[in-house]
Amino acid sequence: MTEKTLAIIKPDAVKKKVAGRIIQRIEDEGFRIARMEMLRPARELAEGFYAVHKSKPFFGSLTEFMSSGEIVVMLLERDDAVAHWRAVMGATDPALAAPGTIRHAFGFSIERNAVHGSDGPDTAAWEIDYFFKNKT
Ligand code: IDP
Ligand code: MG
Repeated sequence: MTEKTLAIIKPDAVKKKVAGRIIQRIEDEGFRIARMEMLRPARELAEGFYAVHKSKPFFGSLTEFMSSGEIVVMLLERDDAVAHWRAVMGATDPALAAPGTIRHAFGFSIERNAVHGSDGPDTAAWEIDYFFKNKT
């Protein structure tokens, strides 16, 4: 069944100019890019997005990083989109991500790991709303 997920190309990957290669990979994996926007998120936007991690020691650094430059936010559609995109991204820590995954290829550190993906269909619905609701 067609499912939706939210993907983000993080500021490290945009700065490295690998956004195009990541988008190509997304298309090669059979996703339809239903929405796409490039923006530089304000600190508060990044904090709201990662509110679930508010109590983590890396929250301050993570939200500072996410608002440090442009990101590309995408609404992706595919069969099994959530799990498939997480498999293509690889493990959170690029050092542990399998060869062939985006984080293995382009991630710099556990924080600057090139891409985001929703961790479940409910999270995906919330995250898609967070970026795309009330926008035409
Ligand atoms: P995920 O992105 O693979 O779902 P999460 O645990 O949800 O990983 O963490 C969200 C983001 O927070 C990660 O993608 C990464 O950028 C950052 N992060 C996670 N764990 C750490 C850490 O231990 N140190 C620094 N940053 C982290
Ligand atoms: Mg997560």
